[in-house]
Amino acid sequence: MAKTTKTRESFDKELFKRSVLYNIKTLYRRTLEEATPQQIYQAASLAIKDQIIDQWMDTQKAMEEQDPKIVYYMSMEFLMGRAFGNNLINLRAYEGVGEVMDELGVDLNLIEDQEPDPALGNGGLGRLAACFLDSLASLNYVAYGCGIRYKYGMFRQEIHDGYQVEKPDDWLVNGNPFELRRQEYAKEIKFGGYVRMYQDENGRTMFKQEDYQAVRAVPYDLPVLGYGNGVVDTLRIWDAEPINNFQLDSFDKGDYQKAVEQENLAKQICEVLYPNDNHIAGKELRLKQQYFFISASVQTAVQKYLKNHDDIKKFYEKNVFQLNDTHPTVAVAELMRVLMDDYYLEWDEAWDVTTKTCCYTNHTIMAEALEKWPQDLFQRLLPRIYQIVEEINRRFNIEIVNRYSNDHNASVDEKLRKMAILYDNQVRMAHLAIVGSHSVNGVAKLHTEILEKRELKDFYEMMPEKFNNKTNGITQRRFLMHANPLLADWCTKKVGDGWITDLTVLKGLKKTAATAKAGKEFMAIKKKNKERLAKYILQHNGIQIDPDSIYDCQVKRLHEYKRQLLNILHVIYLYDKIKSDPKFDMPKETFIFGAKAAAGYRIAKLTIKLINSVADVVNNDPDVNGRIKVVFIEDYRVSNAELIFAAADVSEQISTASREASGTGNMKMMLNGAVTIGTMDGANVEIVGEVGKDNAFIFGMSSDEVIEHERKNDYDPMSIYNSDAVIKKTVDHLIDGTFSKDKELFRPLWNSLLNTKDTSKADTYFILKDFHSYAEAQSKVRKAYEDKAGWAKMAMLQTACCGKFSSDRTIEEYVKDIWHLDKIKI
Ligand code: 26Q
Repeated sequence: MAKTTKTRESFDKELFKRSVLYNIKTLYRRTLEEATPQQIYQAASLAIKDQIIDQWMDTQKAMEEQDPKIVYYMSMEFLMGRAFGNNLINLRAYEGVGEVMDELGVDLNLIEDQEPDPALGNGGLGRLAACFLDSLASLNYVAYGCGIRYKYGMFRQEIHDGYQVEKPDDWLVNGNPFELRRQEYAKEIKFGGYVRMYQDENGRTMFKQEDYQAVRAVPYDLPVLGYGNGVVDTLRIWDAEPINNFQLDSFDKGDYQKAVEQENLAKQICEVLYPNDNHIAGKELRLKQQYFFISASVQTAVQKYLKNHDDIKKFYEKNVFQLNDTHPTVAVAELMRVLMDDYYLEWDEAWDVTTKTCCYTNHTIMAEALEKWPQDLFQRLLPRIYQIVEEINRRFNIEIVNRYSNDHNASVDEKLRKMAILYDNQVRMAHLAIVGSHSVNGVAKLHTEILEKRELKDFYEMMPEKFNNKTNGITQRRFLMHANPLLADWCTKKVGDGWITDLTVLKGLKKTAATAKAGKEFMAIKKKNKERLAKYILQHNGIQIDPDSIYDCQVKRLHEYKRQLLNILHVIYLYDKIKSDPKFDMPKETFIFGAKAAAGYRIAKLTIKLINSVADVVNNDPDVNGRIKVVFIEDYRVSNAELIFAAADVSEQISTASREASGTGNMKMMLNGAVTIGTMDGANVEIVGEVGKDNAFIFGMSSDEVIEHERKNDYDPMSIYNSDAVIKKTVDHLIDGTFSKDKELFRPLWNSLLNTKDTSKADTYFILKDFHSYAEAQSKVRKAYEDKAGWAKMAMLQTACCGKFSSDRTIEEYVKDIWHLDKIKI
């Protein structure tokens, strides 16, 4: 079989082997035979890092010589996943290292498994940032990811008695062999106090923050390798340290008190990632985290630029800040502050630079995810930044008045109420981001349309030139090459290895897909991956699943809008069918779930319990006779996601239409040959566009229909329940003791569908409305699966048609339309 080129000619196996053995000796005073797998992992990582450092330095040098424009991707989250295997792939040393490990009698998979999953993100938004960095480096662009070095990332999920239990993710216990601490770039970050205004010696009006608390931001750099091109970009994550090693015998009581406070502040800031996805926790500490990493990153970017440029007014010609959602939006005001207070620009000059530098990506229309801060909290914590936001708001309001006061179709007061940045004693971060940026983008075609027509309509009308769409993408280097080596090699055999850097090359598979032989090969690979996942599930969940069953997978954060409840209700419905008709004929099917729920999200956590309770009953009922199985995979994360994507037959993308901005799991499944069952939501719309509607199972209301029901407020789930015996029976199993001795246990879920006290709060995600159309789509899936050749063809077509969904394409669109970066040559 033609092998995907994973080995670079220049990779020196002997040197690598010697380096590993040497590292084991000097680090641990051990021989290979005595070393633990963890020690071998550390030693091998440092040997790899040696090679990376050379390329990293070359990239820096090329940067200084060629002076390209740089993108700073500002994000509270980077869900990188494990670095070891990925670095080997991008160095094209994976196979070489595998061979060395073989020679040493060490299992490479076991070594990879020693690395904790760096989980500095919740889900889609953080993983998108990681895919973007991979593509940026692979496409020869210079990029800095700017983020926070959380001590504890996303919690580890354990399931006890069917319930989610959160355990701290102490990912740094064994140190991180790939990181570099750069204390020479430490920055001071100021919180609180007050702003003193004074005239300087040149008669300029100056503003100085006084009586503040400060912490020291210390950067740690992680290398981000391009694929096979020698480019190494940087993910710079900031840690907080106390500013002064204060003296305990200080005589000045005030100083002592302050020193203790500052030390506590430093300890808190980077302690933990907020585990909320698509939901705001309006906590003061969160705002501190935001300003902390933004101030450090903005100061660094400006200083770096001024090292070899002298006109700060042209900063935007060489730098662009991409704000990953509203979380880093204080960057707008912080850049204004630095330009005016540190470099003496006038307001208009600073505003010109700022708006030409900043760009904003919106990732959600969910109302509960729109970021707002109480004005008084914001002002107390960031007094100088608040002054600047006030002035931005004042000037923007004047613009609104000028624009609309002679417009008979618009009311100025209404425009001010809807668009102001400061309103109702709140700071509206999305409005600040839009006003302070020259580009505002959504993450899928449908999502951007909804932003323009509804969510951000007023802004779109006033400044249409800012709005644009950038449909998300994923990196094939991690999600095919690393996740699914068998399929990667098969693709290379059929169409060559060009797909690694140009995913559209896979369209060459369309011809192949027509042959029965290819179908058999493809399904044989799928089977191997299904066996690999079955083994993982047996080891980690103690459940035996059948690799010949359909693997139907829904893996993503648990959220009501993603409708895991619809999925499990359908399983309950199937279970009923089997119970009432013992001869009910269906192909064996395994329903696989993986999801973390935000720690305080009651309904989401109860849904996990329900899935596990249904699994207990269904998996152990002899009447079911193995026809359906339900599995909840504990601690869903990037590393086990790779196993799941490779093994999936059916990809569940069933959000209420209009709610999922894009989704990216849908693309990862498609790349690995899973067929989508889904709504016309987010990027699903574009997936269907690429693969054709005959090769997807689409159901449910359209986003227009959903939005129309919401506008009219005319949806009545209770009338469906009362008039539809099947739905009634299915839903009532939540409260009739079928899945819990305590009949009241799942009552809150029943209520979420049929809230009798407040009918406007019943089934807000239209589960009952879409139920039958979903069940019908599921029945079509089972039917299609029974036609083996037909299914194989459909599955292959998914892989063949996913070229558009590479993050390489997304990044090239950002570059062409927004960033205008230069490629560097190494
Ligand atoms: C905000 C404030 C306080 C605490 C937490 C948060 C917070 C954290 C994470 C708010 C939102 C998020 C994450 C949002 C997210 O992941 N959105 C997803 O972004 C993906 C990439 O664009 C899309 O594919 C998904 O559709 C979208 O849901």
